[in-house]
Amino acid sequence: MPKKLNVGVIGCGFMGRTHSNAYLQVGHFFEREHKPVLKACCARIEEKEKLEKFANTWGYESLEFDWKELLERSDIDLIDVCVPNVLHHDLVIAAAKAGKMIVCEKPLAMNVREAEEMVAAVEQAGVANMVSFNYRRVPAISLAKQVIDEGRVGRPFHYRATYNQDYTISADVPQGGMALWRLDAKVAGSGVTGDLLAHSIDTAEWLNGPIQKVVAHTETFIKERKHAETGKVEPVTIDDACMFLALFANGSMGTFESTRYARGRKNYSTFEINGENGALMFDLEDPHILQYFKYVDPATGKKIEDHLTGWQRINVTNFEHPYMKHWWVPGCTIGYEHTFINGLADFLASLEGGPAFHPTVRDALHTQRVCEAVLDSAKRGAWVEIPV
Ligand code: SOE
Repeated sequence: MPKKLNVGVIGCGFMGRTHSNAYLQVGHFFEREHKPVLKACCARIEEKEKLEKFANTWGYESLEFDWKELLERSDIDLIDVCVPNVLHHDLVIAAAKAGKMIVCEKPLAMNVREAEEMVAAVEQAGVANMVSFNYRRVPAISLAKQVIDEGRVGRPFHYRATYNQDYTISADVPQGGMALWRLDAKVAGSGVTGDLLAHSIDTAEWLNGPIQKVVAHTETFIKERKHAETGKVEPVTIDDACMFLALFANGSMGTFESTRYARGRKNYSTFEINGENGALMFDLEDPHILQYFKYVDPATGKKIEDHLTGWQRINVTNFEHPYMKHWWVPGCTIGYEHTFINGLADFLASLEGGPAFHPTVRDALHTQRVCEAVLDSAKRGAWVEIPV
């Protein structure tokens, strides 16, 4: 008998859509005891029309306009927080106190102080939780983790990440409001550091272990923009672009770059790791490919590079690749929305006695510490250590 998992989603924007789709699809592709039910969606009364349309599109059973009432409902098992960052803290803490399981969009919080309070509340309540760093569940990135754990990269020397987009180049793009709250520091907390580099940091620490210290520089190219809500031209206080150097606990060196001013780049997230035994390279604009350079045979420890050795482009669509046996046949690719479905499938498996789910709020707290250290370093122009 399937076990119903009654979901209440707060927010009806881009992330509300990706998560709703995951709840609807997961049972079609992964065998799990839990069957998510789209019980309720919630948004402010000002968004009534939008929420009604959202509820109809995805088939929600009910609508709420006050999140406190949603949390009081005994027929809701899991609260999914898909609203702008400034609201994460209060919603997650209240959901934990109400004993609900929690799914929260990234970044976890506006800052480390908030994130610490959220982790304390969630851990005190002992509720299952997940933070949506969805890119860990790109099969090629999961394969990179497997290849590293198999020792095929060996001692890492360098880690290089970029996360570039181009949608804020025009000075006419306003800040604030429904679609562009990511440009408003009061709502987003920070710019590319919290929005994009948080993804790169989550992936980097998952693959290459904790970052110990950073030195950063940020830039705000367009200093004033019209605010969509006030109609006034206001100073822009987010970081439009950020670059930082990092030292990992394993002794390797990292470089990270992110901007929303990389003309031509839409969602260009890459990483490369160079180790003693091999190297890996990934590019989200070519998401089903993992590139691998093999220098040493891990079975014998002997050098195998010869005159025919080059980078292998692994088409990560075979049944033996992470997640792929749940999808189509080899060669048929999956995309962005599937990363949320794969993540949810792992989360449900963890409720059913499977491996513990990551990233949790505690994992996301560490990412938040790195983000805050990056912003602090950019302000002070100095190296900043990250507390463990
Ligand atoms: C920003 O444009 C954004 O939507 C991020 O907020 C998401 O986390 C990222 O995955 C895609 O880009």
